[in-house]
Amino acid sequence: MELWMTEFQTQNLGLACRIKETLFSGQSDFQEISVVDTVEFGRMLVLDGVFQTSVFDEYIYHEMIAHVPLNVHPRPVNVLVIGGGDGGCVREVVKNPAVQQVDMVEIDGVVVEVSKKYLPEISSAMIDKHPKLNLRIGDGIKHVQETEGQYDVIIVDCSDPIGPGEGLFTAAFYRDVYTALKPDGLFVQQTESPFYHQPLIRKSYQDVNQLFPITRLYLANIPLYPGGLHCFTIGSKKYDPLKTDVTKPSIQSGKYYNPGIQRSCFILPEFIRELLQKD
Ligand code: SPM
Repeated sequence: MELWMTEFQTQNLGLACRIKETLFSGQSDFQEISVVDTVEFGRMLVLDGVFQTSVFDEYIYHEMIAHVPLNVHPRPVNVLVIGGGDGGCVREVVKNPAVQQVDMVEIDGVVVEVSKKYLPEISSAMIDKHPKLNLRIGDGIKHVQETEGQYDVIIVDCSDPIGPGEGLFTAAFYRDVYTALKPDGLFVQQTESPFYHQPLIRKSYQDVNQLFPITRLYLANIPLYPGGLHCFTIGSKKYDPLKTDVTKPSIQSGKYYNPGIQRSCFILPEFIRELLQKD
């Protein structure tokens, strides 16, 4: 019998994947967690029914959420990652030669353990206990509330704005992120699909724009996520992503990311530009 798993990306649209095997299925204190082996995407992490990351295309999301902001900042020495329990984001962050310490605060320890066991390619920095990585199981919202002027770059690698991810899309959270950054710091957050999450994108862009002198949105093509095009929003106190020197030798290419993409990912289609400009 064929087994399929469908993520309902909206009430009227789903992405269905044929499953070879369910490797893990369980409930943590925060959410329902599964790891399934799929025909098209390989092994995949699913939280509360939402496809989070797959071995097939994870490099796109993780390279883009890590390297774009790290290369906007000229000296990203101290970095905080909120969420990112699968470990893909910190795997990329530790590659940046300027980075000395990455604090990662993930609320769900079960996601970390399950990812280490079933997704070793993604979670390698956590498995290897990379010397730059300081991993804490805890509440990222509380962590930024208690932190002042400490980080060059903060990366919010969160799930959807429901369940444990909900508080990470609020103006109050962005205020605490602002305070936790150094005077020239910047932050990035994944902000979902420009086709199916327009109110969320506009609200988070406006909230960030109220606080940070520079707000920019950039894009990446990610087959696993709704519509295949995904948004990331940057709030920056000093450095403008549109002025990054993409010829500097520290910018290294990945499997998706390269210096040209560092520049071109900020070029937005007209409907997204209009969405961000609306009152
Ligand atoms: N480290 C990878 C975590 C990925 N987090 C972002 C996932 C966004 C998926 N959004 C899908 C929206 C459909 N409801």
